[in-house]
Amino acid sequence: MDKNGLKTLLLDIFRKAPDNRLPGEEKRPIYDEPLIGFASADDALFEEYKKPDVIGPWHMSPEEWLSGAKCVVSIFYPFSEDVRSAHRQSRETIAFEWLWARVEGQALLDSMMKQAVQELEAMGIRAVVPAIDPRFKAMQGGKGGIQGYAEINESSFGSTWSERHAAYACGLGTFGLSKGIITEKGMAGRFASIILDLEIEADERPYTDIYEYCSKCGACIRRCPVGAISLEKGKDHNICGPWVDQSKQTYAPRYGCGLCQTAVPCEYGIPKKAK
Ligand code: B12
Ligand code: SF4
Ligand code: SF4
Repeated sequence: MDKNGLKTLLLDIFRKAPDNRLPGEEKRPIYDEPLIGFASADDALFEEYKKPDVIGPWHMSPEEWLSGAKCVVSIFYPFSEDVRSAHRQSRETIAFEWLWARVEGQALLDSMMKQAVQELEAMGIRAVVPAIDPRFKAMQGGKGGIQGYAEINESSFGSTWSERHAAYACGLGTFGLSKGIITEKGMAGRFASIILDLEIEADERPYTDIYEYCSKCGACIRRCPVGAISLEKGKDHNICGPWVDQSKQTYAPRYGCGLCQTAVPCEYGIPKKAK
């Protein structure tokens, strides 16, 4: 299978997914068509991600996820206009459509990734999806599933596989001040990724700086209800994290915030000034 074959397989799964819809009579999708990018499994960036000031030594390399790994595929699923327009109206309360996209939208990504692995394995291609692998762990403020590293303290955030760092490596986009990844289709959406033992040519990274696509316009600072973002320090996970967590008290079984990802110039694309 080549790059186009893999893209077709992922797009077919997406186009046929019956759960790509918000609840209700009307047909309203959660996601629009995805962007797909490729990196080589031995890209030097994956070693750099192990440095404490980038992610940390707990971040696993593609080879650690899958022995004989050859390529990493990152997929950005942009939220539909139905999800975005509802959320754009949100100020301190979060639109139902966004909460649905956060929780049921993630379940949909997991099931599409599971299907992709099954189809690839049926063709003799080995594949791992870190997000649904038991080795996937995340921590917030030093607490959670990652343990046993001397570097961990109360400001440690991260996971054993960061979707945004994979997307950066695959050429899909750069970080913004609010720390989301800005892609050609904007920031409002979710990422998934697959590691494969299939040799596929890496995509070019059309940037050199990690914040290249961010115009530093400051609109996300004004959208954040808890002052977690500043021009000087970017986004403070220690302020954002507890706010996102406490949203469960209001919206259980759902949760979320992401106000910094809509009604901002990078919601839909790469802001003009940065181009
Ligand atoms: C833990 C987590 C959180 C925590 C902590 C956030 C964090 N960034 O770590 C909390 C609870 C705060 C959080 C909040 C949210 N999250 Co969250 N979260 C995650 C999770 C599970 C892991 C993140 C992780 O590993 N971080 C690692 C640390 C190190 O990242 P970092 O500090 O931002 O990295 C900086 C350094 O690496 C630095 N750096 C220094 N040197 C270098 C050198 C190089 C080469 C590079 C590349 C970088 C670099 O640059 C980075 C940016 O400043 C991911 C899913 C996943 N598996 O990736 C989702 C994820 C990041 N979350 C996501 C979302 C959407 C949200 C929310 C909007 C919640 C919601 N849906 O309502 C908010 C808003 C976050 C925001 N403003 O970006 C999306 C982001 C989508 C996007 N467009 O970017 C992800 C990718 C989930 C997904 N599957 O799509 N999240
Ligand atoms: S709103 Fe402006 S400052 Fe914030 S991430 Fe987007 S482009 Fe950057
Ligand atoms: S997710 Fe909400 S709390 Fe966190 S930085 Fe964005 S707007 Fe602020």
